[in-house]
Amino acid sequence: MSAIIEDIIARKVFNSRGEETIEVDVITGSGFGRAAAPAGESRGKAEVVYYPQGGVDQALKKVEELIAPELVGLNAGFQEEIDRTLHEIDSSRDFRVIGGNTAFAISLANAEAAANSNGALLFQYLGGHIANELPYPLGNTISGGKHTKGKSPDIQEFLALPFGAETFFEAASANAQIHRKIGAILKKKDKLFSGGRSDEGAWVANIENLDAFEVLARACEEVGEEVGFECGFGIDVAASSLWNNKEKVYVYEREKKKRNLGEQLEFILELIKKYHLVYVEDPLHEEDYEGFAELMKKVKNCLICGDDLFATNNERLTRGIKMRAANAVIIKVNQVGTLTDAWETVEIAKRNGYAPVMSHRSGDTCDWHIAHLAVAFKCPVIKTGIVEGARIAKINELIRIEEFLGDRAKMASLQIL
Ligand code: 2PG
Ligand code: MG
Repeated sequence: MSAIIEDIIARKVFNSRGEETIEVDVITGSGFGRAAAPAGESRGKAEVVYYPQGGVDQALKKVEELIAPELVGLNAGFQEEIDRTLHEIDSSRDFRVIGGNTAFAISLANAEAAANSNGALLFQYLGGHIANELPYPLGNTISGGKHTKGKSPDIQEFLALPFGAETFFEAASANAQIHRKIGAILKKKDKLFSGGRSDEGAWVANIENLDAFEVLARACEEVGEEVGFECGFGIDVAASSLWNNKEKVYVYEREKKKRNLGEQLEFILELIKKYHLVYVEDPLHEEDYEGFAELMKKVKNCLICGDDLFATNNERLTRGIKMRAANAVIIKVNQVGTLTDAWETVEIAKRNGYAPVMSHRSGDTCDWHIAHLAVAFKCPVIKTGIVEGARIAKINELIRIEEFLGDRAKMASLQIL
């Protein structure tokens, strides 16, 4: 069995928004791996640059002329070496030369090719035989903010987290039921509701922020009673999208309200208390570490998660840990470019009691790798939607992993709740 890289082929494909993206095949002596890069809409400022100047076309050229000649002949099993080589070829801090999405696709395809060459599944290859914990699915039910066009809530995502489930399948099934129920409630509530859905498959409705909480709370409670376990819920405020740095206020267009730093903190605290939120992502803008730390002092039994705040970057996470700014971190490999970079951030998170939350992007593909990464890295939560093809690709892969593990499969522990 040989894991020596024999060829690397890059092509242009489309993501779920119909945007061009890069897909890479890594071919070894006895294996094969393929990965396509996703794209965010509400991107953090600290994320790497997706593509070199010239976009995907230029990225393909770089793979052919610059990257493939360096990587062919190396052992795909040495992931760190592959990822280090990508950094060396690029030589910038933010992958602007070859593109972070180029690095992402090569890095992930390489890991899969190495697993394949060794006759193992990706999660087993990366996580070993102790990788037997399934993450809880955190699923988007109602969309707002930058993820919609037109009239919708200001908050970007209203998320269900069925943390009482005993199996992944039960949890995913509860999420699907919650999503369906919300559709039915919205149909009654909003006369003009026509079943519209966002990129992530969540409902798009002409309702106020607080209405969305009421609808989600009701659906989670009712489904929780039906399935016999607790279905919690939370939000991704994506507060950097609301932040006006000139005026130093958060602008809630739908609500016709502006909130300064203190008011925003109070607002979030009220929401957590009133609705018993178990998950709050990016409640404050991406540079407000102090605000996050303030919030953390006042909150119990709730995951306070940094997405744009940390951008999967280990230096930003280390700063957050020092300041006690959060207790959870979103992991999006394409925010940093390579698997090794993301893995380092996960390790730092876990060593410091932070829950790593593996996540999709709003523009994604049917690529299923993050399902394997969540299990391999022991992430207690995966955020990857509830319906829509690109989301279902990950959910169904986790169902297969659960089946594959059989009696050894168990749900991850979510100590914070
Ligand atoms: C987020 C993500 C995914 P985007 O903000 O968490 O839901 O959105 O990919 O657009 O950054
Ligand atoms: Mg987010």
